[in-house]
Amino acid sequence: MHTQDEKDFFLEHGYLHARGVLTGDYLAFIQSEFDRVWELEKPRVNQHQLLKYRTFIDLIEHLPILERHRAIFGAQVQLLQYDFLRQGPHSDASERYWHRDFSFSCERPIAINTILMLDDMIEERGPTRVVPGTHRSELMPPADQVKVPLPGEVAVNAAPGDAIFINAAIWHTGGRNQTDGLRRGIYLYYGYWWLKRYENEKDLPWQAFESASEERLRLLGIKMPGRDLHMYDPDAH
Ligand SMILES: O=C(O)CCC(=O)C(=O)O
Repeated sequence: MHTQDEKDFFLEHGYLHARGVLTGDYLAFIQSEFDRVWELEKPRVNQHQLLKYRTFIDLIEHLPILERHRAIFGAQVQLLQYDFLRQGPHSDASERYWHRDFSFSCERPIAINTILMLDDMIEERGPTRVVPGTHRSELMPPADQVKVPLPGEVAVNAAPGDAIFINAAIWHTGGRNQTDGLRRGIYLYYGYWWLKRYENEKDLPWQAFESASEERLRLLGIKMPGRDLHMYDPDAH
């Protein structure tokens, strides 16, 4: 969170719409790299594919994303998961599928997702929706209402290059793409360094470690931030 206002909004509501995280030529480049890597790696594109490519290795350290995670996790920030989100034109995806990504709610965020949008999230493209405040509740989305509109839901009409930061415990859903174009996003999921990544597979692509800075090794969960995890300063960066 770049400013105290952003941080206060995020902590209270459980999400933040950050504008212009990618702009201009860099946005156009990431859009075209998305399409190129999708064609090479589809249909499942996660950290085991993305971290082979320089473009997507660099993106995990893009400052408008990383600094907002550092504002919450300090030097303890780690990449937990990394995915492409992609729907073709006139998709048959559900209009709502309420869920939380991490079922552990508490006063402090433990894990935060960045949904980096590459297309215009107008109503017809099925914008991400959240129910503000649900990140603080123990309750899960009601099982009989997972596919219907919920009271208090907010649609985040992000422009290409905007990012939505969500506390991973917030109730949220993607929507159905009813346009003639694609619905593309990149899901960059970060959390505390002492969390495990959410998978059995231990090894990440070797390309991600080549000439890696200390910062990147920390992000990839290899190098411990500081001397050890006892008595660390949670605000150290
Ligand atoms: O596509 C979206 O807008 C959200 C995706 C999502 O909720 C998820 O991958 O957990």
